[in-house]
Amino acid sequence: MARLIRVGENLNVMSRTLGPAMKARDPEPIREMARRQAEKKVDLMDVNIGPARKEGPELLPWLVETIQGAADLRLSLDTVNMEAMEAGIGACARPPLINSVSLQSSRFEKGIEMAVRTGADCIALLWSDQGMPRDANERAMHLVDFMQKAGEMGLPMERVWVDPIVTPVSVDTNQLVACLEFLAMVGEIAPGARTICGLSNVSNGVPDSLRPWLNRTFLVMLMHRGLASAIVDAFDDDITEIAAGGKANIVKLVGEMMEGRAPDMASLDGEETRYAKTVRVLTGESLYSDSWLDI
Ligand code: THG
Repeated sequence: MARLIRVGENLNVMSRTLGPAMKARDPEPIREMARRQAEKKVDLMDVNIGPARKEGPELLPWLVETIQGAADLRLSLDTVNMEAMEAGIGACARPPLINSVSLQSSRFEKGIEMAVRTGADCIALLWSDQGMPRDANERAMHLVDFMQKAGEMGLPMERVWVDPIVTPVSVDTNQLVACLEFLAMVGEIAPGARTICGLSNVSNGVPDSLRPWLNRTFLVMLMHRGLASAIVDAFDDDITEIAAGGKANIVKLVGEMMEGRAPDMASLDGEETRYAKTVRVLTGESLYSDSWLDI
């Protein structure tokens, strides 16, 4: 299977140690996290400061410079604060990803204009003034709309990374199925565009010890439908292995299940059994509960 580009998720303001370090402008914990992710061979790093309403325009360039002092990687600047985005891009040694630009009318033009002017790529989050898309077709309509408008403003499809929006398994598995179905349509709607998603969203709210099983299994499913890159936990070595094209037996098993062939559960080893059970939860075939691996 094709290799997946990994964007490390771990530099984020939600982190119990890094959030306070960002606030206090304490560079060492941030440098250390940048170095540790680079050691794990992520391809890019996401820099997530959340809304950062007041101090964003000063915080993000400081973070970018701090990170660049520790690791030489392309960055994905993750904020809805467009003033912070502008200042952050200005500090970047190489063109970053703008994470993200949605179809919400208040933000779309500012984001695309910034990408065109600065040479940054942009992540197209398929979210509109009407909120979350309901199914694969609504995502497809949003994408046509996005590419049409972005193209008119001078941003080619090759500079856009399409995000189908991954939602938590506990909310609605129909959304996960829609996300997979939509991914397979991107190549036709937007040839040359890349795809990306926030993988760990799928396990939000799930006990920490169980989250990796949902993340890993959904990643194999997304890659089966052609996903090109994902924002992932840099420290989950199984995710790294899957991204590099490993775990052939798991990839084959999950792929067959997605094509509608039920596995002979008795013939599976322990790891394969956990993946197979998790596929069933993610497709909605089994009901989600915190004990899905034990049943
Ligand atoms: N699409 C795009 N960007 C995104 C997302 C997306 N950025 C944010 C998010 N979703 C992807 N990044 C994360 C980062 C951390 C977690 C989930 C998604 C996470 N962290 C743990 C937690 O909150 O419990 C641990 C926090 C810590 O201590 O580091 O779950 O969908 N374009």
